[in-house]
Amino acid sequence: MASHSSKSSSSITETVAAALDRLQIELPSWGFADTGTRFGKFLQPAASTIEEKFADAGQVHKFTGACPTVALHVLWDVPEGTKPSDVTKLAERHGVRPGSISPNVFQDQIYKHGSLCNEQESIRQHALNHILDSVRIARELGSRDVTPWFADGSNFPGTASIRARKRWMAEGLKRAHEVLSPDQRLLVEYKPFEPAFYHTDIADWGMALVLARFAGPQARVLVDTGHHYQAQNIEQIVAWLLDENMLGGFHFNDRRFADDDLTLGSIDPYQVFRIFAEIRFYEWETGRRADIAYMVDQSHNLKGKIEEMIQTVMTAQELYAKAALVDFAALTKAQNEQRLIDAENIYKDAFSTDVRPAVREWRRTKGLGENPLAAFRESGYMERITRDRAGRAVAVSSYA
Ligand code: RM4
Ligand code: MN
Ligand code: MN
Repeated sequence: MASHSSKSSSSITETVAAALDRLQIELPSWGFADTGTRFGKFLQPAASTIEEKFADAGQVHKFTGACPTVALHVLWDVPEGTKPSDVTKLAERHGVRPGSISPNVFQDQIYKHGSLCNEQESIRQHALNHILDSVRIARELGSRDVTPWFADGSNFPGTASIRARKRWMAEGLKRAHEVLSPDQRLLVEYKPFEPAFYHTDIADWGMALVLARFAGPQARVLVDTGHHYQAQNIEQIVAWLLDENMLGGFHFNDRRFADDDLTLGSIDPYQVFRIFAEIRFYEWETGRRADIAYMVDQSHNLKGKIEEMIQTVMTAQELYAKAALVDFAALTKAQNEQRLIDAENIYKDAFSTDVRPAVREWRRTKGLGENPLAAFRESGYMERITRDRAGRAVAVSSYA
């Protein structure tokens, strides 16, 4: 039986290099800002302006070579009056580009009872206008994906019409889709609970799928790995969305409970591997490249922010490299012949392979340091921003 375990180390190096050449991971601007839990924030020399966010994200890209774009939140990063060309120039100065654009329809006081699903027509319209503005801003920034996330929902049974709200959400997303340019996409994110605890208007991937289909052909589903209940089989959702050609992208993070936004692969690296393996299997079988935006949605107040992002990217690269080693021809054969142990072991063999030498080799060929974390630590950047950012008044009232 041909499996990767029979592969020579040179063919592992080649397979891993080809895989890593294709893996680009978008960083969230808010991952570099001081954020916290609902109980408080522990501050560090984090980024407080969009320029500092680009600068810090630029460091992650510089040392990993895998993160050329930065996801932006309109309200936090591109407030009214900002010239998109200025944002693009700032990003360029730090070696990155603006990436996906998130509208913010959850922070303003008027959204207490929801945004696109609000009972009040005027508030629905206000939210829609902001989303339409966000699509325009994205276009002007050269960003492809618009990624709304909705806090909409209710806290108590009987207090909201679930069906009316579903239709309002569907209409709103359709209107947003109408203003997309042909190369833009609308990615619909779901989350089972929080801040609403009785019902959330887009609670799971099925609802997001229905809404994305209704919105139009350029809408897809966004899977935030933390936005599921315990024990949910996320790779099955990924496989279904791939098969329906409806998987638009990921917000990567790990979780113990839900939406914990812990470091990718810190709790369950095998799950991340299984997600990547489903994607590779789909690509192997169809000969098509899955058009997926890989984004990180994490923000830490305990670990150093830049180091944590570098750690995340290194973990993603290793797990993606392992998934690239799955021998799908052998796997398919084992599945067809119902050799369960052999099939499962093909996964396990790939997962157990130490890909770090191959990843280091890939970095060498790209002119990168073998160990991005060590290279960043040696660069003196942290010491510099710690000095530069010390003592300034921190009056961050928003989340990021
Ligand atoms: C949500 C969701 C969104 C993110 C906000 C800040 O839980 O994950 O993607 O933009 O948090
Ligand atoms: Mn998210
Ligand atoms: Mn989240």
